[in-house]
Amino acid sequence: LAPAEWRKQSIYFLLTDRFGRTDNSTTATCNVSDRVYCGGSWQGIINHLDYIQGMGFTAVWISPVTEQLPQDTGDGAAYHGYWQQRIYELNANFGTESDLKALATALHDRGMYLMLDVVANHMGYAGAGNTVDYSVFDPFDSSSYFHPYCLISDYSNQTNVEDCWLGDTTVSLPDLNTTETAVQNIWYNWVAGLVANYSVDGLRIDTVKHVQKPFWPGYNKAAGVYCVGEVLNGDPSYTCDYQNYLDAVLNYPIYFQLLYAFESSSGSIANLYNMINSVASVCVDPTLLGNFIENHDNPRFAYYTSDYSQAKNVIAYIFLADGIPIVYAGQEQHYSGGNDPYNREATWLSGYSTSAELYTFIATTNQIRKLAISRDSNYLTSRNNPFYYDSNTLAMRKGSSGSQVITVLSNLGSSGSSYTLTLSNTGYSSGTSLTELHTCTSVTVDSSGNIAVPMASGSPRVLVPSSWINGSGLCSGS
Ligand code: ABC
Ligand code: CA
Repeated sequence: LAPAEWRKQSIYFLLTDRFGRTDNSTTATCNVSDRVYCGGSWQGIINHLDYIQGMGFTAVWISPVTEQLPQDTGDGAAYHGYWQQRIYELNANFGTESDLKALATALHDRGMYLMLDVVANHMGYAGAGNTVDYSVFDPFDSSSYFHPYCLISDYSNQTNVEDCWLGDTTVSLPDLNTTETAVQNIWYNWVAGLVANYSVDGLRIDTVKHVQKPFWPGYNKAAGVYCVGEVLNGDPSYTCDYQNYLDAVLNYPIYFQLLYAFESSSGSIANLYNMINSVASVCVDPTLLGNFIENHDNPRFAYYTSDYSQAKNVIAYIFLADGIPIVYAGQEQHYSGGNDPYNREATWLSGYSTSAELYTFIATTNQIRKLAISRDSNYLTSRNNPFYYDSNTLAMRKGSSGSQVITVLSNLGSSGSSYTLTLSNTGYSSGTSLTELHTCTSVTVDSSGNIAVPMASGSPRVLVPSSWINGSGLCSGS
């Protein structure tokens, strides 16, 4: 699937080992601190696609599928999939080739898409870097395919970041020499084959900043589908540059400022406001970036704050700003695990509750986004405009002039008071009727072009033209 088609999708990200089991158990133990396989599988994902689709997601990004180092190491087992050894074989813990193909088919039958997580930077080895037996790798079975061993020691030195190895002395991540034509040809052929064989619609690419930039255009082209790269850095000038080499990157610059702005009522909205403008001016196309507030590498949002209103505000942001929304499995259940491995709780232990507060909030927010997409053909490519902020509030509007979605966010939390926020520069002409979709109240644009938005309990507000309600399924507009 091409980048332009991915713009309208919303993505549910899961670790295959932690989402669903073939036996449908909701009680099977999964002690995250053990860092071992918990029994999730590709068939288990198929079993729970209603749960994912019930929130309105149209795509599923699953963790890497290749065969991993088999040991249980001092750093745990390779249940996450980032320690590959044999790239032409599948990880049998998750099922068979036919199971993975069945997942792609099951998704496609629902009009949904499959995104695979792939790693080109490294392999994985149970042992220190100077003890690696290269013959365990297929096909990279000799040291000549790799950079000489050195652990990354200086993240401010790009050569060190690209040529030295991730991992530690317990599990090494032998670093492929991605400047070698032999390595490039293997990866380009491999990724083309993977996409074709498993009917893959998009890729999430791991450790992009650890690979020389010129490697990526050929890889993206060989894949032939939308590629979103992981560049774990909060500086937009560093991270956005990779969009000159790949279709997109994960929106880490926004991630950090969104977290800092909404984790407490004293967070800086100004810094988020400035970052929205920086990313918009520095990235080639902010509408193709992957927006998120949680993943398997960082503490969950609820680890920082247990407040539901703050959680809803960050969700509203990732769905209604520029970019493609990504929710990490368990976020909808308000899971609160901290750093790796505690942020990798099994989703099945929630019982897959579809009445959970954030589950239904995500479903509604996805519905709002789909409404805007259907009513405004320029919605997805238009640029989000943050037009107002104060110390606790951010207002932004996105879409064609005259039919923009206005999103008002607050970091006050559930104990926030009720008040009326007067917004000017809304882009709407006087007399227009707008409907706030969470309260189903309507407001009329006054003679100066202002609107009075009823705020309460730190909840986000989303306003659209009242003329959109009929047939929307929102606010009794069946
Ligand atoms: C394992 C254990 C852990 C243990 C660790 C030592 O070993 O599970 O408990 O603590 C995989 C597994 C992990 C595993 C690692 C290492 O491999 O999932 O469980 O940890 O063996 C990707 C994936 C990630 C994956 C890998 C490796 C890469 O999403 O799941 O991990 O295939 C770096 C990489 C990034 C990587 C991330 C985990 O580490 O760049 O690709 N993620 C700074 C650096 C970043 C760095 C980050 C975290 O620290 O700049 O490059 O990410 O170490 C901002 C700055 C940022 C800064 C942050 C902290 O602050 O702008 O630059 O990031 O303000
Ligand atoms: Ca590298």
